[in-house]
Amino acid sequence: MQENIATIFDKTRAVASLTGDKLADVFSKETHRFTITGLSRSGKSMLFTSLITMLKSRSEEGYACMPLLRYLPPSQVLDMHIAPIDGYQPFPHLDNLEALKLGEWPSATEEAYGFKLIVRLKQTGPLKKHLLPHTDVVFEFIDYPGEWITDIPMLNKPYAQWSDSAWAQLSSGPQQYFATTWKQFVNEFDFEQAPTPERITQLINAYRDYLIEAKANGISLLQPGSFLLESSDFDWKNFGFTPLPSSITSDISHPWFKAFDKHYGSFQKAWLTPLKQNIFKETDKQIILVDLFEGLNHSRQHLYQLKETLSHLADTFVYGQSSWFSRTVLKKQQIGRVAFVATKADLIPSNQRQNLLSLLTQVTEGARARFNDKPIEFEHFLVSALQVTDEGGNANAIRYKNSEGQYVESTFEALPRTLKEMEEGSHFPVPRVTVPQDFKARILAGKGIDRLLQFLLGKGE
Ligand SMILES: Nc1nc2c(ncn2[C@@H]2O[C@H](COP(=O)(O)OP(=O)(O)OP(=O)(O)O)[C@@H](O)[C@H]2O)c(=O)[nH]1
Ligand SMILES: [Mg+2]
Repeated sequence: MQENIATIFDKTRAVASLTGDKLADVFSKETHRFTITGLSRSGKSMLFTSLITMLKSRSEEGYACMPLLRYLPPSQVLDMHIAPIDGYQPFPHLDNLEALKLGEWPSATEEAYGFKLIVRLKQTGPLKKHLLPHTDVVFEFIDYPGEWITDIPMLNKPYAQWSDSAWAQLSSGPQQYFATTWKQFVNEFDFEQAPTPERITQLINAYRDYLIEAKANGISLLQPGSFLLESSDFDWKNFGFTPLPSSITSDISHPWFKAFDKHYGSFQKAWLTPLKQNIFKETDKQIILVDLFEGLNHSRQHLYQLKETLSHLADTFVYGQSSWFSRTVLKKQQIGRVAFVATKADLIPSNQRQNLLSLLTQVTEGARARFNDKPIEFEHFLVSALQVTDEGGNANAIRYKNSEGQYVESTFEALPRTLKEMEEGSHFPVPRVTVPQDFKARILAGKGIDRLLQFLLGKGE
């Protein structure tokens, strides 16, 4: 009680010197910033699209979706609107809905988008009501191409170290089968000749061909991911680099080492540093999206690799940095929250959900180990941003429209509960689903997003 009085007193003093908007800031704004960590195709943009659609419909149409989101009861919501975040392109929510209307998925993201959801709540507490009629709850989200995130760990490595690890990495695991042409190209390449722009371009193109092919075959550990994007703000055509054999990276006087070391330096400075500051900034709420189906579709090794990638990505997590902690956590007495989310959960029958959850828990092990000793709360979730499939004729089946537009039924074998349980050489084909006409109703009926949001807002059970 004492604390409350002290806080009120502080605020009253602060208000005495403020007016207008600033007054509203002191009393009535609660900002939640979310960081979404997700590889390319993991379902970020679709999740945002559904989230906006659900929250809008909840407030504008009074639709009772998201029953578990007790934090924002529709009876208390006065208004909800979306606003851009300064310095970011607005999220193309309407374009995405247009695509869905045409039976297509939103297109892959190629630049950063930011948006705020501002929810205006009626004030219920007697004291607050007297001072101000409403509270704004602001949610900030940033969407970006998944290819960007894989590069953040490169910030902490000098060129030679990155090159050696990338070289070792592409020579192992399932990716080695796609790296043969690249390695052969390097073997035949004459590094005695000077690194002219033309010769650098040849090397970059050959390496990029490897990245593109490996990506198309479900490989997640690909660096630099940003070289995969044709239109990139980093000019990889002129300032690109590739990994080089250790015979070259071990000789710091080698002209090719010097050239790539320099390009790598400008990649870190001009591209990665601002990227980390603008897109992957500090936050106390993180959603880590994981698509397990790509791995299940390919092989057990792909899932192991996904696990490794997520654990590398933990470098982008900024839990417990002193400034952030003293500012946000200690002051507000809050703890950070991390939600690990397996997306596209509608691609399996509901009797397999438990197995999918167990697989997700194993795949996040390495990432979680990073905050073992920190005051972080985490939970695992299964989410469908758009529940495309329906229950089938029996518990092991689902129905959906396939790419030819026919309504078909698929029966599933049990999913492995652990990576070890997945047999060598086996794979689980993923149904090729299309977007149905009634997509909006399906978004609104979506499962899991309410529980996810409730947890992140810190009001979970
Ligand atoms: N069945 C099903 N498929 C989904 C769902 N969400 C996404 N997908 C599929 O996954 C693909 C990728 O989803 P996006 O949301 O575009 O993924 P992203 O993380 O934004 O990808 P990038 O923009 O490339 O980084 C979509 O094109 C769909 O095919 C879902 O809830 N259910
Ligand atoms: Mg996207």
